Order: sequence, then C-alpha cells, then structure tokens
Amino acid sequence: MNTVFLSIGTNIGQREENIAAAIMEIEAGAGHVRAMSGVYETEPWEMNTAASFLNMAVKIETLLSPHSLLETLLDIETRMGRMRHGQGYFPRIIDIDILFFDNQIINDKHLTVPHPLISYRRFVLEPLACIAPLFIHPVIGKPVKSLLESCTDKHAVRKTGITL
Ligand code: PH2
Ligand code: MG
Ligand code: MG
Repeated sequence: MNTVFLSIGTNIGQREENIAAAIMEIEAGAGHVRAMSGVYETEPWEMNTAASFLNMAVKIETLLSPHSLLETLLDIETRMGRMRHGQGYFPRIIDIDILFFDNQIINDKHLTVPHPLISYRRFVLEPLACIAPLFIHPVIGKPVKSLLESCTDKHAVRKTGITL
C-alpha cells in the first residue's frame, strides 16, 4: 500500500461543491482517503486573476503506481470539466496534484515527485502541515512543519469553517 499526499484546488464555479466532488471521485477511483485538512481560502499564487481559491490537502492510501495515479487524477479533472489552456496557470474548476508518493523521488517527462513547488507555496504547506507536520520531504530532508516555518510566501491563506 502506498501513502500519498495530494493538494486540491479550485477557483471557478461552485468551489465548495467542486472540492466535495473531487474527494468523492478520489475515494471512488484513486484510493482510500485517510486524512483531510481543513479547507483554506487562498490568494492566487503567481496568477493573473482575482478569483481566489479553495485549497486543501488529503492523505490517501492507494495500490496504484505513481503514473497510474497521475492518469486517474487527470481523468477525474477532465470528467469534472477541467479545461487545459496553453502555458502558464489559468483559473480552473479543479486541480489535483501529487505532493508526495511515499518517499519516492520521480523525475520524468510526465511526473515530478515530490511536487517541485511545495516549499514555495503557503497554500500547499498550511493545509499539508495540518495532516502531515512531521512527514520528511524526501529531497529537502526536512519535515513539512519546518518548511512552513521557513516559507517566505506572503500570499494570503486563511482557514475557512467549511466542513465536507
Ligand atoms: N495553483 C496553481 C497556481 N496558483 N494559487 C492558489 N492560491 N491555489 C492554487 O491551487 C494554485 C495557485 C497551479 O496549479
Ligand atoms: Mg497545481
Ligand atoms: Mg495540476
């Protein structure tokens, strides 16, 4: 069994419903959800949009390989109506990213694990630190909690009262 941490984000449409639908789809097709952070309202990070995000982190257990899991998550995004544009970041109904896959380090043309931007993004680290404060980043060698403490990202991240 593999333990995986995912980041979920949405900034279009019924954001709360999008998050809930994504969790249902993950449970149905990607793996068993073992832990969920709270839901955070977050300022867009390096994006030209005013539409703020809802973000959260979840821990799943899965028998899928990293690449099968990636395919499954992309398929969920597509079925939920995710449009893909050109280069850069665009507003999206749903984005589901693999943050950590056990302690694996993967770098190929389809997949980079751990997600390369974890330590630069407060919208990822705050929720992740709720459910995995002591998980050691396999490349950086530090726990999530200390990555959050040293994170210089100033974009606003606020915990909501949303319960799923
Ligand atoms: N995702 C991005 C780029 N910027 N900003 C916030 N607040 N939340 C996101 O999920 C996000 C982002 C690329 O996937
Ligand atoms: Mg992303
Ligand atoms: Mg993505």
